[in-house]
Amino acid sequence: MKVQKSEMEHKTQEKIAVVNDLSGCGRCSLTVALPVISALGLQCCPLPTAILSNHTGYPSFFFDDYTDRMPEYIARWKALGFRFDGILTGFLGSAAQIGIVEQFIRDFRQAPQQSDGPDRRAVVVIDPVMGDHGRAYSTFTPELCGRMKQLAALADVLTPNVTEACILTDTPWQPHFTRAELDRLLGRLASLCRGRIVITGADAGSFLYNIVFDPAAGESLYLKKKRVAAERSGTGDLFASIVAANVVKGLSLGEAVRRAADFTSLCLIETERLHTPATDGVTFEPLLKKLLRA
Ligand code: PXL
Repeated sequence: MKVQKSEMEHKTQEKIAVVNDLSGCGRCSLTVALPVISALGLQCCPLPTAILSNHTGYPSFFFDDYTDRMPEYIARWKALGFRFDGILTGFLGSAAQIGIVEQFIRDFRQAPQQSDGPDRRAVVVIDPVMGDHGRAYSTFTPELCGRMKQLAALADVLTPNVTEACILTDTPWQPHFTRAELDRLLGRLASLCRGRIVITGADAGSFLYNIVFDPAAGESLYLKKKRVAAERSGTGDLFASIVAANVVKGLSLGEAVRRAADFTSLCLIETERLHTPATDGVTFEPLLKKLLRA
């Protein structure tokens, strides 16, 4: 079939479907992914998993689980033939959602075809959002955490923090892991997922490691970064959004992780300078223009 010129032009801009919650206050999930992915020049298409007044780190929150609404929402996307160059998943509202998201990934794995180009697959980035600092978030039941292992199997890129890496592999959490222990953790994650793995924010004293592991090549890259401030909510969402957008744009995973770490660091410095309360997440808005140039 002949492709219309306007259609071809339209297809030069990449699109990412972001499966994540919408939290009104606290800067996480979609309120981070939308501006950040857009600033990087990609179209960000949200598939909401839950609507919250604010994230679950505040003393109270309104939580509207979107599980029942997702099948119809996705059916409409399917009927209209939407295709994505990338799929990024994050916070899920219920264990039952895992099956819906798995099916979504299977149905939407084929990326838009460029005119006369070969078939392409969407890059699937799974951020297995479950917890931090050794603890699961309050809405994450053991069942949901257990089923997240199934979802992880579909990742081309899996981006757990250390707490999530421990939950996924049934490894007791500890505040510090040696490099040999981190290598073993990566090995256990590789038995869940054949894609590449990025463990974020591993403690290295006054530094942090972001580790990129390619199980197919058996290679790991330890990227060391000065610790500039305490981790806070939303950091992982910022990181995963930048990694996903840059990988979809064709950057190497190592370079995408380096850029995500650099931008997160800059934002954390700004956040400290403004004394932003820990619950209010990462102050990234004044720095978005730097992402435009990246
Ligand atoms: O940033 C992770 C996250 C995402 N979504 C919601 C959260 C959290 C962490 O607390 O509560 C609703």
